[in-house]
Amino acid sequence: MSRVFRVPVVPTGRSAGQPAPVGGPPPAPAGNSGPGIVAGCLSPHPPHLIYAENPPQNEPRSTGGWEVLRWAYERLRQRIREVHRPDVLIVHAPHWITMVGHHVNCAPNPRGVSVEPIFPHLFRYHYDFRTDVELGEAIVEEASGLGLVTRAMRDPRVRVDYATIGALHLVNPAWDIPVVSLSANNNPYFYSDASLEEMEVLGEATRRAVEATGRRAVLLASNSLSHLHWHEEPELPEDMEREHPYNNHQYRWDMKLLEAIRRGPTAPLRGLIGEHIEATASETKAGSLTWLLSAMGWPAVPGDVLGYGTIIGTGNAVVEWQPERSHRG
Ligand code: 2X7
Ligand code: FE2
Repeated sequence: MSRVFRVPVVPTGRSAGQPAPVGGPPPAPAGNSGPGIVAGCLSPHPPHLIYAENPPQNEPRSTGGWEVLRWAYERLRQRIREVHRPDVLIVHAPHWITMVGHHVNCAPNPRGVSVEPIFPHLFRYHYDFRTDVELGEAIVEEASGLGLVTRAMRDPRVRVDYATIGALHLVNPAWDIPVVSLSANNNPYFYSDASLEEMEVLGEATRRAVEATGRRAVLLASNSLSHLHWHEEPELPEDMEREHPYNNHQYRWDMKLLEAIRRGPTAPLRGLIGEHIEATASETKAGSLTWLLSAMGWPAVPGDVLGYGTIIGTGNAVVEWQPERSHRG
């Protein structure tokens, strides 16, 4: 990744020449009721999923579609409500693009209409939610301390992007859990030698902030997997006869990544995520998944793949990791 827009990463107590702080120490065990990062979820946001659900907040109406992915989200919602019971959802989303550094939404009550620019006929969503400002500010402070260019975004007029809204709605349509949302620094899309190193540091900063504020947090990486999609849409967008992987190459690579996730531990994913990005133009290039796994300390656990499906040809999986499992043995 280019260093044009960032200061050198100098973690607390280390000099610039020393290795980055990522990967360790492992996160404190969350236990069943204590604070910490209690789960991390790959939670893709294609607007089709919300369109298919017909929630009252979204203007367009559908006849359904993409059920297998939506059922996966249904199970994830149940776990979040009944098992994880977080104080806060922290989401990193690829369509809140910031050209300089990482921004954290610290507006206390974002309200407005989020519109998907390519699929406005599917997604015009009225949102109104609460931000955990104290935690947002703590992330800004920790990330800045680790050398990342980071800003608190406090302007309530800034429209919240559909990748943030999409993931948050799909895991918690009641919107009764406070939120912290993080932008995607756009560097990886401009520089072909993109590295995900900076996202590892942002993950570390997120974990430190969660621990410093004593929150019980669920993290959401709002990313699709393989990311080539059709240029033409069926007349009925939810016509499932037309839905299938973009090609077998994209599909096989998604399966390769998901098989490694299911096998666990997460450490081998560090390299594999990069290979998958090269092979499939994966949306994980925006760094959300690397941020998530780094925040959890690359736990030695398998991920639970709750479902996989394609959306207009792109690959999408709902996956949950419970980092505390690595401490249970
Ligand atoms: O943002 C998206 C996406 N990630 C995948 C598919 C279709 C639309 O939007
Ligand atoms: Fe996307």
